[in-house]
Amino acid sequence: MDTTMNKSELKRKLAAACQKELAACSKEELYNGLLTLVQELAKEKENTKGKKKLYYISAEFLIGKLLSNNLINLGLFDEADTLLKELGFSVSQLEELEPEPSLGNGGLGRLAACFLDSIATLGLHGDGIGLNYHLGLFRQHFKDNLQNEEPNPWITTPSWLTKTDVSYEIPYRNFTLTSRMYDIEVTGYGNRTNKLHLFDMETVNETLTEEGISFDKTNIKENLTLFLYPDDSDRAGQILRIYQQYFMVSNAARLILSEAQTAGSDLYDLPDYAVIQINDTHPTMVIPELIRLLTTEHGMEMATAIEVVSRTCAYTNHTILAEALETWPMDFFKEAVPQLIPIMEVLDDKVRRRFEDPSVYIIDKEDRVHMAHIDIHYGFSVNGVAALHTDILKETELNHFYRLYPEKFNNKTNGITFRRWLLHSNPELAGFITENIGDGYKRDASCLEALGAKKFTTDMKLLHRLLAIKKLKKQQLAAYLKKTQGMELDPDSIFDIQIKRLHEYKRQQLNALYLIRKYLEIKRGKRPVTPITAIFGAKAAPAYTIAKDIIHLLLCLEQLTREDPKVRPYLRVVMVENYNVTAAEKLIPACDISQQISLASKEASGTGNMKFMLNGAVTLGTDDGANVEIHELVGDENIYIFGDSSETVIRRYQDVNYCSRAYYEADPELKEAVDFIVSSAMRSIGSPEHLERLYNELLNKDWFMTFPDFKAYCAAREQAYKDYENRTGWAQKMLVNISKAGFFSSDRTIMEYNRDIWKL
Ligand code: 26Q
Repeated sequence: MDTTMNKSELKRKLAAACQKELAACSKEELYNGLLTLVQELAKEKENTKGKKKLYYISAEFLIGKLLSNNLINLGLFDEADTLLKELGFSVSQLEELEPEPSLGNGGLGRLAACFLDSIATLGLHGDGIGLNYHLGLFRQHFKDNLQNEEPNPWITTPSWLTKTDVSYEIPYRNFTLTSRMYDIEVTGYGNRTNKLHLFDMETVNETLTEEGISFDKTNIKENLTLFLYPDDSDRAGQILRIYQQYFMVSNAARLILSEAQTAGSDLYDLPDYAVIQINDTHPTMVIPELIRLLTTEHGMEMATAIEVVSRTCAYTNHTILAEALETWPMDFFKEAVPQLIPIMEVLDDKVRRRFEDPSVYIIDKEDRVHMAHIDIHYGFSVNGVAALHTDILKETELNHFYRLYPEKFNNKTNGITFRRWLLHSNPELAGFITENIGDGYKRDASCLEALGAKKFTTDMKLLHRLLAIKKLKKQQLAAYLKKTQGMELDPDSIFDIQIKRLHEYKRQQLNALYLIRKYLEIKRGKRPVTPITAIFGAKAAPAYTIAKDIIHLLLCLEQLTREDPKVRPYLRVVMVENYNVTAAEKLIPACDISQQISLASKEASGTGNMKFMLNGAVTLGTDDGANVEIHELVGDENIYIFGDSSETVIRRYQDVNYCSRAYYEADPELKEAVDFIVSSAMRSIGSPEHLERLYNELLNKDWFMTFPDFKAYCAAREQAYKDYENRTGWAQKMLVNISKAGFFSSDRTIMEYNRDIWKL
């Protein structure tokens, strides 16, 4: 994009925002001034065009730091950076002062953030609606090779939040809460500005945290928006979730109805003025809440209200994991939001009258409410987030619904914003691409395809430049980790990276078993040609015991490889502390091999896989989620796919005959690696309790089937390392991956949502 302001104008405006001569400003003053200026410029571009408006409701928006991103989108980054450098600073130095808003857990929240960027970039009229958690996802701290959780505040002054005059009274069974809406400007790349509306209570008592991240979950009146997803392993936590969700959707419903009326709607024509995308089931209560408001406050007939709402709401499913599907006991609603119960009963009743199959009822015989069922019956669209995922929904998980409403089901393969995940995180690679194919790809990602032309893939000079950029990004990462975590990494080693939430289905434990095997091989004298650095980043849910045991295993392996002088030069295992969006921005550009090794059928899509591909990493993965589509695009030569297919896995679950111990007994190499978890070497540095629990879990359960894939995984990983030795051959694979990444731009995803669902 062309620059939108020259340096002297920027200088003048920044000085005005700082209210001071720039040369006399401290780093903090410059940061504050730049934030104020960016907010002003963003506001000037607010989007009010179009009759119909999209509302993307989500319990999570994992937006990450905003300064660089906003400067890029406003076309000011280069000028601002040059100006700051003249003053002895840089944008990235200033951004170190910005706390990261960690208002999400992982993929679902980050996807919502990428979508907001693309919606604004495409000039679509649409806002995000969520909650203003005061403490984001916990800050992770390692001690004694274990994870500890600490509060993670992010709201400082100044902040990107602007207080608005919008406020509502939100009714609960025993009390009413007064809300307040805060806005964050969402800048589009060279386009208009939309908004992220975050609802908060008028007053939150931040002193309520106790030891670590524990707090009084029953004091809802004072701490409703204190924490993102408080631990819901107990009843109090689960009910607090219902209170939070209702707060989000009741505010959203009131805002949407009021904006539609202001735009001229009589509410009978609401679908002409509003479309609501429900991001997983967390905002599902918006459906009964809208129906309730339309019937009780706007005089609409029940049947009409149901019809109007059904034509306004669309639902996205992000998971097929049974434990993540929300079904809540009716008692929870009775306790928190009894006003919704009559509505939900009517909705359930209508279903029962139309269909005989109890598996599609909203309220089951145990009096539990199936949130997804509300969305499917009373929304007009149901989408999965990758082709394989949508197929599994249609054929297996939601098959009963698919038979009732085939026309509602559609696929929208996820995407990522190239502004953050290429232009911001890897300006060197962006520059390289521009030099070779021009900068059309910044607006139209499909232009990247041109990089796959033979004249590029066979140009040795160009391939060496690509390798040099990768090396530079590895050096930058090494410097960053040295500075922030005191780690010493070898940029000449292979950077093999797995960064994502810690979950058994994502199988960090499979990666660990390979590393144990490699460690033992090296001990026996068989050394890799190029040293290997295996990097992890992952947070485990505070109450997820086995996930924490896996973190313990990884940290023990880190200590083992760090302290063993015979192994250290050839194999390092490192675990980055407090993995978050900011860390991802540094890690992804430096990656050689991207680990995407979930059990086939379990990862709905994955989006890290796309970020790595765009940055020239080669994927080592299962045919799962969007890996399937990456595989199809780059071909067998440019990806390492291994392991049982989703069909095999689904069948094995149906047959209920998986026995991990049989695999263990049959494969001496697997047995050796598994036994090492409880070896004296590990016990001497780790906690026997954690190690034994993990060992027993794998031997007696291994619910996510790591053992059947072990052999194939080791073979594929060895093949990747072998191919890496042919450096230009490897660079060709990198280039093909980059050239095929255009499909995974969230601009493409959002165009499809708009074409098929929103129709703005
Ligand atoms: C549910 C009930 C009770 C408590 C918590 C939850 C809960 C919270 C968060 C359930 C799910 C989530 C988050 C899910 C998520 O991040 N899913 C990921 O979504 C990505 C974007 O579509 C996909 O790429 C990933 O494959 C999927 O795992």
